[in-house]
Amino acid sequence: MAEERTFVAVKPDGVERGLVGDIIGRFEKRGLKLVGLKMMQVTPALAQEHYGEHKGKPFFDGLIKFITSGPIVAMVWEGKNATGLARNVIGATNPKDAAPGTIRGDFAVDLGRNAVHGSDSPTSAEREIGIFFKKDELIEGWDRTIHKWIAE
Ligand code: D4T
Repeated sequence: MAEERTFVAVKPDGVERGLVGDIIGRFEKRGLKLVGLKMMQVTPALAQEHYGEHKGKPFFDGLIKFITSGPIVAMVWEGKNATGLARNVIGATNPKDAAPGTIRGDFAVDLGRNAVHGSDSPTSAEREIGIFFKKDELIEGWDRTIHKWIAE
């Protein structure tokens, strides 16, 4: 059976600041498996769909402007409890509350420039993966020989 998948993106501030390699490394080292990866420019329509739950909130327009302001790096990570695990690797939404050792706790200071996105539930993950990736852009049936050293 396929393991849980989650959606992660390095936001324009993370790309601009040259943090892509560091951020990808955090998820690799934690033990998740990369099954989708692409650099892309988010269109306003895609941004509005992705952040639909925030429509009408005071920060919505700024959020759309920011996420479309430069390229992002979109990823799909697979593994046991991938969504919760990725959120822990990323840290609290507001970097001021993010623990050291998390991506936001190490690399970010401001809520509106928090470097990375991660799905907040397996249901959101499925929706977001569907928005950002076509089926044939994701790797299926790839068994890594190191898997048994990562999860029972
Ligand atoms: P993302 O989606 O970017 O990973 O963030 P979270 O899942 O951790 O947090 P979120 O959906 O609550 O917020 C989405 C995005 O909006 C920015 N934001 C949020 C903002 O600029 N001002 C605000 O008041 C809030 C709540 C930050 C993340």
